[in-house]
Amino acid sequence: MKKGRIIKLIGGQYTVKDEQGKNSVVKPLGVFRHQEIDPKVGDIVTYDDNSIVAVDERVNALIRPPIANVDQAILIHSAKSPAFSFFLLDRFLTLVEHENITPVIIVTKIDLMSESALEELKQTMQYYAQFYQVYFTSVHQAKSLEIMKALLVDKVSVFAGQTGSGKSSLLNAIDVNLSIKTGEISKALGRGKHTTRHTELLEVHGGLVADTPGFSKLDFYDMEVEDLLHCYPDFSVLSETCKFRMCLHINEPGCSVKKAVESGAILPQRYENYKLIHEEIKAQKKIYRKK
Ligand SMILES: Nc1nc2c(ncn2[C@@H]2O[C@H](COP(=O)(O)OP(=O)(O)OP(=O)(O)O)[C@@H](O)[C@H]2O)c(=O)[nH]1
Ligand SMILES: [Mg+2]
Ligand SMILES: [Zn+2]
Repeated sequence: MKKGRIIKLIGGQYTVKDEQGKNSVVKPLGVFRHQEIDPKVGDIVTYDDNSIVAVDERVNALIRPPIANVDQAILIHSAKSPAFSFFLLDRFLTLVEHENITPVIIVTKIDLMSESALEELKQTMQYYAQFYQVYFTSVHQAKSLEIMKALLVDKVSVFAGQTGSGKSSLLNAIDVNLSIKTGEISKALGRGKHTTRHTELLEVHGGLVADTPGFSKLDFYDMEVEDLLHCYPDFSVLSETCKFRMCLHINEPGCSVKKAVESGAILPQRYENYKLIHEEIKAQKKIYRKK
């Protein structure tokens, strides 16, 4: 019996990597189906020459992309084409926080942005840097790629971000042996589809990385409004002094978060995004209940 990690799943065939780095292609035991055990990419498993015989307990498990035991989500946002969006950033952060996975914010393609626009973006991103790791990069900037490399060592990372944001290009720049297919941004956006589609953990600079169309739907169907209480670290530090213990910071009196928005201690646009996401979750629940 051996122990290893599932790194790829295609057509019911699982590729498992052992601690020495040797890959084997195996299938799960037939009884798994009755036991409702469904091995995922990222799972640590016990296996013999033919079969996966046991799956270790998971630390976490994403549904989209279907990956288990993720250490961090690397959120790739392009400075330009597609344009940087704080709304998209806050959506990604909310989803990743909800999964209890550490987010890392990467602003890429900074070579496409004017110096003044980049300076302004960096200013605003300082707000996020109080709570998250934030890095600026471009495939043409070797120094920033070194920082990206250091992030990956010994970790299981999921690269996420909208189509065309430059996820695959960054990975190719970090490791020239990868040669992942990348897309023409205009075409990708026109189709509304990701160039990268299947789920696989790639070995990149001493770590494992899923370059994924992940979180592509970016919806909040798995969430209740109360879940938002744990998704905003900048609000959480203040919410202890809100009048109501379960304050959602919308219309409640004596809300410390709203006070902080007024004073500028909380980024007003982030609070606006929070309210939109709150509304969206509420509306989605109504549709659900009607059914
Ligand atoms: N100028 C510039 N262009 C970049 C950079 N990174 C990526 N691009 C371009 O952006 C386009 C899209 O890049 P991809 O790496 O395919 O984007 P992706 O996030 O993997 O997209 P999907 O797989 O569809 O989700 C390609 O044409 C890249 O050449 C960068 O740092 N600077
Ligand atoms: Mg890609
Ligand atoms: Zn409040």
